[in-house]
Amino acid sequence: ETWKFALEEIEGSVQDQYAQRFKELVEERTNGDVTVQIYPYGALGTSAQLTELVANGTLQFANASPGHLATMVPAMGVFNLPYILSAKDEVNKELLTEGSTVYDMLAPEFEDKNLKLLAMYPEGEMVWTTNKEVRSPEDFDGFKMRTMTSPILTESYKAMGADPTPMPYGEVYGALQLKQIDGQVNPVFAIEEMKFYEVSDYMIWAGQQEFTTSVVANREFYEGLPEEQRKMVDEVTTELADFIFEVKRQYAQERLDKIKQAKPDMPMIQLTEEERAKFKEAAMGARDVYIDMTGGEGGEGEKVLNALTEEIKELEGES
Ligand code: 6CS
Repeated sequence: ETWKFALEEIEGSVQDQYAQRFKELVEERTNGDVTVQIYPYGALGTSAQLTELVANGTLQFANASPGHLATMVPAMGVFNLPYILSAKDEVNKELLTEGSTVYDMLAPEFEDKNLKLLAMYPEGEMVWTTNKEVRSPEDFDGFKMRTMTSPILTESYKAMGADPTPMPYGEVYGALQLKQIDGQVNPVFAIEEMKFYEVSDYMIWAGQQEFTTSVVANREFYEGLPEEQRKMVDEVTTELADFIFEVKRQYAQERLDKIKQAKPDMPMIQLTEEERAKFKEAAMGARDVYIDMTGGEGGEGEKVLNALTEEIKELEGES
């Protein structure tokens, strides 16, 4: 039996590391009854298309990042809100790998779409790469910022003053090169492996948020697995939480060093607390848009947003 697992990222990426380890563990524990076939980004389609291929059963597993997923599971758009997650890495790790907002409130939202949410994990802090120095929402005026395709991201960047341009991952390098966009935002490892730094002039740390992803399975497939295999899949995804967290930490450092080596003169700008505060304040408007998009006041999205905010506070208190 072959289980097909599609990635939104290329070989060597964080998602690839996760899937490779998943493959190893699954094949080991099923004594060769199951083979996991991994499809790196580009082989099958855009992120949104991969999620559809899992939902319709063509694929058994895929990464589905909230940045592209929120059209299908709108409540997941909460992870696209700027400055929503904690500044503490360990807090985000716990929130994503075992938090009740994710697994009790958000996971059921996948089921109607014939998807099963297996795991979430962080991939690294998002950094802007731009063709100009951006230090305030005013600097974003007329600035074409590429975003992932979830509508709440478009709204978030509008709120922060930019002119958002959603497009699939595979088109970003070309769009930067042809100057169809002025910048894009992604974790450092991705900026390195997709070579976005080659066609950008600045890297800017706005302290905005961690890139998050989810791993989904086809729900019927998952529920139809023999009990023993279903448990094994759950155990493997639980075990991978620590592994992938280490990978993402290591990649953030190593890949930044690589960029510095390849382009030593590229300005790397850390926005000050004051500068960040302006973006944070501007981005708050996107929270209302998120609520509107997910059932309005008292609706599902508002509950998720409140629960997530509460949970982060609690976890920050403990850490
Ligand atoms: O920017 C994007 O579209 C993509 N970025 C990463 C780091 N992973 C997958 C996602 O599709």
